[in-house]
Amino acid sequence: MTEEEKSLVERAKEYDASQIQVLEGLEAVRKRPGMYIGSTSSEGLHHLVWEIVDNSIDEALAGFATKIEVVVEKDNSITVTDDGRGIPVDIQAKTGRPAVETVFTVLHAGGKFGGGGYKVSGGLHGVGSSVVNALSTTLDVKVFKEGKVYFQEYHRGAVVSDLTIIGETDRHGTEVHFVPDPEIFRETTTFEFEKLATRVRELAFLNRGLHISIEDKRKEEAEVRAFHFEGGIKSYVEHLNATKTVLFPEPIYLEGNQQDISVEVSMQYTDGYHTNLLSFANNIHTYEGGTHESGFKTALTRVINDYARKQKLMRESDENLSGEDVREGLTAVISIKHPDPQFEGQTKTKLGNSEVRTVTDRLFSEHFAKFLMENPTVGRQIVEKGLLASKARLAAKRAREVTRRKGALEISSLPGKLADCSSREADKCELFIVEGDSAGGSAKQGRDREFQAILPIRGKILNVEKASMDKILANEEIRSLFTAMGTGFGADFDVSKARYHKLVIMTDADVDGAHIRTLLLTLFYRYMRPIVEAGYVYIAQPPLYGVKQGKNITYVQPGKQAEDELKQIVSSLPASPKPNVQRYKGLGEMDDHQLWETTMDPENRMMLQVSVDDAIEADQVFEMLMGDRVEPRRAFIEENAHYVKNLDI
Ligand code: TTJ
Repeated sequence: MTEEEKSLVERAKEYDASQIQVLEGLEAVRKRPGMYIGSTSSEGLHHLVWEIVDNSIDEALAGFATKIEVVVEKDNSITVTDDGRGIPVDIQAKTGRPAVETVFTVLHAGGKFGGGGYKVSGGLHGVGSSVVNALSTTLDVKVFKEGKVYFQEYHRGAVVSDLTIIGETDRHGTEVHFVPDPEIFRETTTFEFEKLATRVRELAFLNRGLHISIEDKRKEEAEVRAFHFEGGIKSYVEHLNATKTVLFPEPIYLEGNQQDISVEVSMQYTDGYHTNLLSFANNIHTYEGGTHESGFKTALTRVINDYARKQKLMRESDENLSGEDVREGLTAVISIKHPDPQFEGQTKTKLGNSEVRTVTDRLFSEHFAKFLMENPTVGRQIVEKGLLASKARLAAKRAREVTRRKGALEISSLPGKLADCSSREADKCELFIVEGDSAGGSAKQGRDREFQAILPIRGKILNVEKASMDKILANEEIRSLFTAMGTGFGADFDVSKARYHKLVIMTDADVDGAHIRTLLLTLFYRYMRPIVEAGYVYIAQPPLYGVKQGKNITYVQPGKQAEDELKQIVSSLPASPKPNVQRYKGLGEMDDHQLWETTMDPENRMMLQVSVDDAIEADQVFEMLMGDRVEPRRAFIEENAHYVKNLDI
């Protein structure tokens, strides 16, 4: 019997049966929402937005939508609009219902009407629009299609009214509005604009040419951010490298298609030592990597080694450059789209499809080999960078072995210059890093030896921003610092082993002192980051002036009001004997007693605590302060120094 031959009664029965199934299906979603959206916390709430937006992205990837708008309405509900073909509204033979109704009421019905192409909505989170519907007090959809506006509304997943034509239009597309159900999202139903905006921008990078915007209507004055990157992931790489010095001006970009898999890679080298490799599959950030990433890595290493040997940029006796060597200073974004991606791993963010490895390797290596042939200067630079990294890696390995043999970073052999304290209670202990031997001497004399240790350092330490691992490990001043701290180095770093919970930088109040301070901060940030994050790092504040009258001295701390304070002190003193004002330029101008009284005594001193609020921002801070580029540095210094916050201790 065909559909047409079925009696009306039979059809009605089937329909009732299917409706019962629908309600049972969506009831299951409401009973165990975590099963479908991961959690009912803020994470799960934001998930609803991406579940809907992904459908519009699919329509854009299919080539029909060019513009997507996401709006956070005044009441914390969400509206998503696109200018695609509109969800089909025709009656399906199988259900006897409009297709759009099925999309929102039947579990896993999303993406059925597409036919071919990649569906990001079927990826990692693709549980379907019906799940969003089930978890919303109200969801309404408008379809703009063939001159008409179609409308339907649902409450907690149940149909409120049949699909109706409510007007005429010359638009085409889909608009979905939903109100998350507070009975489900008990923790919060408040959307975070920054969180939404970050992902929206990422989607714009990942889908070249797409116009996507996000608007917050909750504020007095609505905030709109619109994103559109003609360069796609190439723009992404440019964005990631914005504050860095790059080896060649334009990121390499390639795009290819094979076996229904689309592959895009963009990459650019910086003159730094860090690798920044981001990979995506169907717009999902694959934090755990996978076959696309490994295909790219293998190809990169092989192509560079082949090129270096063919161009005789390496000696025949040289070992091949390792993967790590060729990735030093690399910023790369890999984005693949696959009709049936398999996600594996602990957090389901590792791409498993094995054919992707071969396809990525082939497409990337062909393009990259050609690039190297056409850009021999860049090719030579890349190989030289790899060779340096390789040398540094081998030297660091040797240095580590020597260190391990000698036990040089063990507490058993503390550096000779260190004047240690007697207490072993790390949370009470302080290590003062003091510029110059003479100030070091005063500090040793003046300190409270119970809990204060002194490590004098001489002149300017190495700039770790510009040095490789082996150079850093070979530097005497740096080694003694790590040894004194007791935390180990690099991969072995362990903040819980810190022998002091206050690490105080004490330098002169002049330009050289400021430079040494920045060098030390860079070192701590790059190689002892956990102690910065733990709030262990401080900057001592020696006084700027001393006003002496007879045997009494009053000190003026550095700061904006220092000059005013000085005038006030002088005018408040009796005229004779004549007060004598001294400006301290260096720590060496104070004797041990003065140094203790003004700068080291916990009762009187002022110290600045160094905080790293935002690791990424701080990375750029150091890059700017320490990198080669003068312009961003000047601009930055002029604008702020807020990574250091004032604290009375
Ligand atoms: C599928 O193939 C036939 C023509 O319409 C295609 C389609 O479904 N397009 C589509 C769906 N565009 N936009 C959507 C969509 C948009 C939102 C905001 C929410 C949902 C669930 C789908």
